[in-house]
Amino acid sequence: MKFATRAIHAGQDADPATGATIVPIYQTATYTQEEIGEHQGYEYSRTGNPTRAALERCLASLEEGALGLAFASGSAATVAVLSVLKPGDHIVAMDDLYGGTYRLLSQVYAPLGIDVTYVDGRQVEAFSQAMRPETRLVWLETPTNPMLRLVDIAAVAEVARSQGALLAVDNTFATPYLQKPLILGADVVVHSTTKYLGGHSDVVGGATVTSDPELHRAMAFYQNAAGAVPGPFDAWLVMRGLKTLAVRMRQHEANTRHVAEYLAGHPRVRQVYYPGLDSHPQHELAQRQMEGFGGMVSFELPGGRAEANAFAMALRVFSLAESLGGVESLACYPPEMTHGSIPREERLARGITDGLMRLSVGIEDVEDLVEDLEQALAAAQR
Ligand code: P1T
Repeated sequence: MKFATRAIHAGQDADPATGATIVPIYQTATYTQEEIGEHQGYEYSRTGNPTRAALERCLASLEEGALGLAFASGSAATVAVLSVLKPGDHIVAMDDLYGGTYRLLSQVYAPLGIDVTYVDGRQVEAFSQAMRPETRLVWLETPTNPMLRLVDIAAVAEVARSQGALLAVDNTFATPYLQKPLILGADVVVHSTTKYLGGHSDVVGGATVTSDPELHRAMAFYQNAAGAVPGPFDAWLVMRGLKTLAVRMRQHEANTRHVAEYLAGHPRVRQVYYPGLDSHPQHELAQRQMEGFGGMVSFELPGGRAEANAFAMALRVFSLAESLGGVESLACYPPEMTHGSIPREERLARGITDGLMRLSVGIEDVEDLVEDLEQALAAAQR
């Protein structure tokens, strides 16, 4: 079956107990056993819950992997992958990452003796040069948060495989509708389902998908042992969001192309970062690796923080808020919001300057979005 059909049906047969067409929210912590050890596959909801299981099957199908796991947040899903490492192991990660992932690697895992080398993800050779005999994991995001840079997943998968390391790809920005890392050679995909997969900014969640049974077993062990699982209602909200992923992504994409072109033609905007623009240095890779360019765009205002703040305060349709991927448009100031945990020098080295704004372009009428940007850019110059 095709993607849009699987998004609505995969893992979601009619409820065996009642025939309910939509997977029920099994709001239960525990399950009654017929006799000791005699049950229907569920014992306790940290370990397994039918609503969560349906979501996990649907996510696996959309990523074209065998096995999915749902978590209480994207960060918890990230930690599930990192749980397979032990002190002395080494990670090669790209240098343009979600600030919270950078914080986990540098402030939680590095002090535990898991060394991390950060590389410019645009250069495949940078990965091969950073590999060591003890490298167990290569970690990517593409497109990146917030600079919208791309990494050649297939090329880095070759490097990781030849050195015996696992490749993890955070596919939050692209979604499986636009990019399938497992098909390109990744071992595991990670998501913040808080974003496009949930799609309505009303739930925090995360997921992993892999086709490697051993890796899945290790992450499932961690999921049960650490217990950072989504509640049944949160799992249900994400599953409901997935049903419209395909149509939402098409509209996010159409609106964002329009907004990116508008920004690129605006005299006050210094730089626009969007993989769908011809001017993006990796536009060709985006065309090859993705089936569209997504709904995120970043741009730089020459007046630094003061202009960025005046712009953000003047916005009426866009909300100044962290997060992304919901139907509503959001504007974010990465230097002090999503990427505030990265020291300023490192931020600047990654291109996250004091005038950088990031937009999550929603699916409102694009004329209203452009009008809002127009008046806010004008107001910021007064
Ligand atoms: O917030 P959480 O669900 O824990 O997901 C973390 C995360 C992981 N990976 C990527 C690429 C992300 O963008 C995020 C969360 N990002 C934001 C909150 C943000 O505004 O960028």
